Amino acid sequence: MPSETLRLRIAVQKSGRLADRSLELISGAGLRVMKGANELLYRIENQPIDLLRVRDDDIPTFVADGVAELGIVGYNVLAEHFPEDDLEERIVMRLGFGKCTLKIAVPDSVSYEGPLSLEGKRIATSYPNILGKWLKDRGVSATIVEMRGAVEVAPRMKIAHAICDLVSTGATLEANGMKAVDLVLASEAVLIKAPHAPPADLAHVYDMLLRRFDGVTASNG
Ligand code: PRT
Ligand code: ZN
Repeated sequence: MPSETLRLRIAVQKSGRLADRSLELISGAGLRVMKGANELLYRIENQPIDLLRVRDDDIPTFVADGVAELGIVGYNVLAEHFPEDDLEERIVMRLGFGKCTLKIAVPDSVSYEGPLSLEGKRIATSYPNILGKWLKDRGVSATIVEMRGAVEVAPRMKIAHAICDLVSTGATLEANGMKAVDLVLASEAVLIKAPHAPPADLAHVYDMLLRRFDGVTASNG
């Protein structure tokens, strides 16, 4: 049997809001994806590349650890994992899809005069690190209530006074009787890279890939 040749790995979201657009970018770059029996790993037929298909929350760590050389993930997820001054060096390029904003929202009936209105309050979020830093930078002391999902129901359940959650159309906030009152973070999908250079034998594949991703992203406007 021939020995397994070296292959690059790109970590992508297995299913969810970024999954289809990530695959579109990959096929737009001329890579032919073979959806094989292995759900975790899709092979690229015409290049020595594999797609590692995982939960988006695992992508920053897998790429930081070099399990994958590249990854496609929301800037919000990256920023929750690593300190702010450590983000830019991990990002290869912004990809122009998956745009959303992390916002503070309060029930419609509540007045909001700025971050200090949150002093002493309870705020539910899935982004405790980003929110903690945002509050600290503004000198606000509040209790962060960490929730994995369904953050928008927290005020109604009397779990929290306010929430900090991702918003795209705003329909979810509206349906839950809430309004967005402050911006915490603007996000979109980003291409991230491992801290170490790719194996020398794959450097040309890696460089080709980045050039093509750049081309596809630029032509998408
Ligand atoms: O299973 P896995 O862990 O991989 O996925 P996930 O459930 O954690 O994430 P997923 O697939 O929901 O989102 C992946 C990424 O898409 C996020 O990390 C963001 O970078 C990006 N994204 C873009 C969004 C949204 N738009 C968005 N609207 N992620 C979540 N939402 C939520 C929002 O919080 C709200 O609850 O979608 C709901 C609808 O939003 P509205 O404002 O349009 O009503
Ligand atoms: Zn997730």
